[in-house]
Amino acid sequence: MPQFLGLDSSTQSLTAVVLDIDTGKVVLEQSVRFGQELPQYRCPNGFLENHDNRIRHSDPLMWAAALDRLFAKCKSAGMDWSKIAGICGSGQQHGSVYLNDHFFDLHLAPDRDLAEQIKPCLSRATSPIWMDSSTSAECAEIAKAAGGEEKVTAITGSRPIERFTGPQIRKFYKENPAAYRQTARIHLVSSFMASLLCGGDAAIDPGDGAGMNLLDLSTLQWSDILLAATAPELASKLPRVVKNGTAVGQIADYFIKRYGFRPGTPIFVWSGDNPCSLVGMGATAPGVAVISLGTSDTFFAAMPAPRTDPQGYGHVFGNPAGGFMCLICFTNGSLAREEVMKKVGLDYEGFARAILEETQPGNAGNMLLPYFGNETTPRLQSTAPRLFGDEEFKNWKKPAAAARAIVEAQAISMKIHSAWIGVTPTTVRVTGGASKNEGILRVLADVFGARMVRLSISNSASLGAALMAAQAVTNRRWEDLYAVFSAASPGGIDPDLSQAKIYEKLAGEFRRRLCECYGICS
Ligand code: XUL
Repeated sequence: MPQFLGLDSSTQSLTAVVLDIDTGKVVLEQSVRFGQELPQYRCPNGFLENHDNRIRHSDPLMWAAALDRLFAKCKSAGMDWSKIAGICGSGQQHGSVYLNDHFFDLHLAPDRDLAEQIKPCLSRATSPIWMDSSTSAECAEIAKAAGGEEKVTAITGSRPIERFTGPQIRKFYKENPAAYRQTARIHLVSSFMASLLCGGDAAIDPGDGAGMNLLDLSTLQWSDILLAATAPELASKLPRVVKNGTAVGQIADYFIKRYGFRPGTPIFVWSGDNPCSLVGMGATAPGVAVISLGTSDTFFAAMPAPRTDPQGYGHVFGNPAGGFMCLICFTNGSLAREEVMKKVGLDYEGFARAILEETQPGNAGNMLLPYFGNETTPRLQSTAPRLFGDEEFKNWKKPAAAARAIVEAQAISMKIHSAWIGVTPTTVRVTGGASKNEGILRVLADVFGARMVRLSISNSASLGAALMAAQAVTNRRWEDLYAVFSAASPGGIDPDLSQAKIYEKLAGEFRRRLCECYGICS
């Protein structure tokens, strides 16, 4: 039976998922946790400590060492790697690896560890990752050189963003021009890991490539304007961009000899963790959105055309199944819900009851702006939410109304700030801790006018990557793969469409308050 391997090189771990698509079974799920299992790299939480908390770098050799450790660990637990018929992977987005020209001449010896052999190829010892926020100056310089933030958004799908790769590359060039000159190749985490697997230079896909502020969404190739605005001679240092499903090489001899992979096993172009999660969550067709309710809430969905957020909050990446996807992050997610629960003394059950039994849509005119801290969407600085309504509510004396108010505000904000994608979802696949809460799902269903279904997939990025390998080899339809591996749990929640008018009015009110309180007027 052919099996497919999906890897996920995330901030804190490297995970493998193996699928057998004939039996419909996940035959392996295994991780290496960097902090615990590779402590010698001094990245207890996936990154190196730094006194400046805007700087977040990791050790790329740790990612290479994790590949060795993961393959060895699974092999000694009985995994037969020769059964794998295709490999794809997912990487934490935006992080970058800087390599000199030895990298183009890799001959990996099976009797020496991978990390030790990659070390001489690095032109920069560390890799900035997505948690780094130290490039505000470079973002401003890139915007200026490229013709303004709006222009950068229109070309690349995102305004210049601190954690994105282009601004990070510019900072490296400015701080260490000699090392920049010695850099022959700059890889993303995804394309670096794919390169290791094929022992050569792998391409980048439009999913992860779009997280660099360098890719032109209209051509899916590097933008000359952004290359010139970022750093000199950058074009020659970047890998090529290829469509998802393209084989970027075959498994290197190193892995065949050391772990027993089958010669000729294709490696397909990797992507970023968010595009891979879109696949893992079975949401690559427009009309299906995903809402992940976590510490931050995220909304992502497929888009047929590369529209961009006119307000510049959201991002557009390539969709591994073709077309595009949006990613919109709402910083005040579970932390804000939990703050409200703490303030009014409700647990998650009481919270659901308050919404379902003790209050009505529209909350009798009580509403709040849910910003306990700074927010990404809309971009604003705040230290406390703003409450509007009767005096008791404004003094946190109405627990049930407070519970409904935070959830209505978050749902309305997601609806308003995702409208630019131009696709109205009919189904939303909801995941993350708070998705268990019936009350929250009821409000989301009514605000979006869409059916909410729950998914309990924990490794959606590695699952997505494995599905991408399976699809590339077998050409099966995505829907058929999703029906087996990304099926929703029973018991979805249908919207009560009679509430649409109430929520339309609330959306108007929410916008008005955003304008009044924070000067964000749309
Ligand atoms: C997306 C982002 C994160 C990383 C996490 O823009 O920065 O989701 O991809 O791995």
